[in-house]
Amino acid sequence: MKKDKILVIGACGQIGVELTLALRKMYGDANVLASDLREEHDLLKGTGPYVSLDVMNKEMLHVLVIRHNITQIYLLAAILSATGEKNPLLAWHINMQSLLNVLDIAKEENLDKIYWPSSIAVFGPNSPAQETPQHTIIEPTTIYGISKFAGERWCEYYNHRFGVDVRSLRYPGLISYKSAPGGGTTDYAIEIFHEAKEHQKYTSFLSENTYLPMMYMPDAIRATIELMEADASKIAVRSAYNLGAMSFSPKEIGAEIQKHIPAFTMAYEPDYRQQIADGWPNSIDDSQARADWGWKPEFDLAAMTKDMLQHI
Ligand code: NAD
Ligand code: AKB
Repeated sequence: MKKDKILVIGACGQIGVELTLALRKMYGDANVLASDLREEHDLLKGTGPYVSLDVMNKEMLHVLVIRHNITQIYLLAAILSATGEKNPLLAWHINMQSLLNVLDIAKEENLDKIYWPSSIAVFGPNSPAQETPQHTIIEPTTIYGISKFAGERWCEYYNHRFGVDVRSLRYPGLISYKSAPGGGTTDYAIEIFHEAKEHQKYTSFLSENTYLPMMYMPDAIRATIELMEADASKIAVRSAYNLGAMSFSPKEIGAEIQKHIPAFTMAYEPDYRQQIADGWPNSIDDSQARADWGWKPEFDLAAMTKDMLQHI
């Protein structure tokens, strides 16, 4: 039987650090090769192999995959929504070419499985905002959302046309404390905890009643691993699954934090990210993920807030 050998690309990012550590626990430290453009993250140091890699260099990536007998790739390198709006052509180039490089190598080398995350950013102002369904109008207006939607189509294409076992989730905004977020619109829901602890006040760059779908990182890591461990016959969606856990506004998370830090106050100064958030869903219908491979979130707003404040 072939042994699993996993390559994580973008391992030093918000998701990559935690996912790499979780995969190392499951598959053995030596069998999970972490890679990134950046220097190795402190939390990864000493936990397993690390290489410096630019995913845009297809030849280097191909050589790495062959040399290390890689059987699975988790591709996490990307430019997120807020950063993407500052340089749309760069965001498109990186988000698309990284995925095409990985999908094509997966096809050529007959790799076992590929993971690539999509986002709630695929939806746009014409999608139903409440409990946004799996299949609905998808007309993203940010370059990040456009690249994620195109990426979903490429994933499905490589699966249907070439049999590549690629799997994907439309993550909501992810909240975590171990590794810093990388330039998203939902990052306010992380900043707020740091500011609450340090200064007992926070000025939100989204308006008080902007509801967005969110998820605590332990749920996101578990969802990713459960999707990847599921029998291929259960994965009916080969573009990307809707994935939900909670939905709240800046006002609501502020009120939840106040239960633990009574002196905490909030102000609101919406900036360019407000327009991005206004085009995204308020909440997500993830019934297909629940039905197909048994998805069930564990953390709600109260449990996530308590845990974040304990760990920050
Ligand atoms: P991040 O920005 O924190 O991490 C991305 C990592 O990729 C960084 O460490 C960066 O150095 C690396 N990287 C960038 N360009 C690279 C290149 N050319 N070669 C190699 N590495 C490169 O992002 P994240 O939040 O961890 O997101 C990971 C994935 O999950 C992305 O596809 C993102 O779109 C998706 N996603 C994230 C969220 C979230 O809330 N964090 C939500 C939805 C989807
Ligand atoms: C972002 O805000 O860009 C990400 C996402 C929801 O994809 N957190």
